[in-house]
Amino acid sequence: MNGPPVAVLMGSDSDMKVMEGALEMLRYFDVPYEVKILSAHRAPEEVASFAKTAEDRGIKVIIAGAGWAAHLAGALAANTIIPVIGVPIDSSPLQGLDALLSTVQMPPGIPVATVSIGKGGAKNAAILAVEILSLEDKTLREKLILYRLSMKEEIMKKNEAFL
Ligand code: RP5
Repeated sequence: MNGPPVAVLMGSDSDMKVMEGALEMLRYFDVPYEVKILSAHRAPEEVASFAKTAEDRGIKVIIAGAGWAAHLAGALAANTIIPVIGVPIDSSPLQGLDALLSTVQMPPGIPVATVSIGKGGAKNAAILAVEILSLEDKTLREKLILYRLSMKEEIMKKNEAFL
């Protein structure tokens, strides 16, 4: 089936303010996505079923954000061979350090590509997803090159203020 190539999952609707960083970037690159609230501990069967059917529905990359002892990305990765990118969310008293370790420290054999904590990480998760898709999409590759160029131009422009 030809659904959107990227799925953005999060453990709670309270994660949306962080995960919006990923959605904004996917929209910037014109990459269609689907969004779902699914929790590894509150809805474990639904998480497994989502991951098991993702490939058949055309999903090529999953982005998963969760806070506290975050298991969502790992639980998804355990049930699919498509790449899973984990975003540790700073929603706990440990400000995301717990989620970072839970997400990045996957035991050998089932990787989760883990980005930095919070909204910046969510933004990078989307860029990494676009980079994965760009391996088979020349238009996306061009957009990524232009995006990097625009960042460079922006930073160089800031120097003009000191002239
Ligand atoms: C995690 O617990 C979620 O990913 C969220 O970051 C955190 C708090 O969830 P809520 O209690 O706000 O639903 O599972």
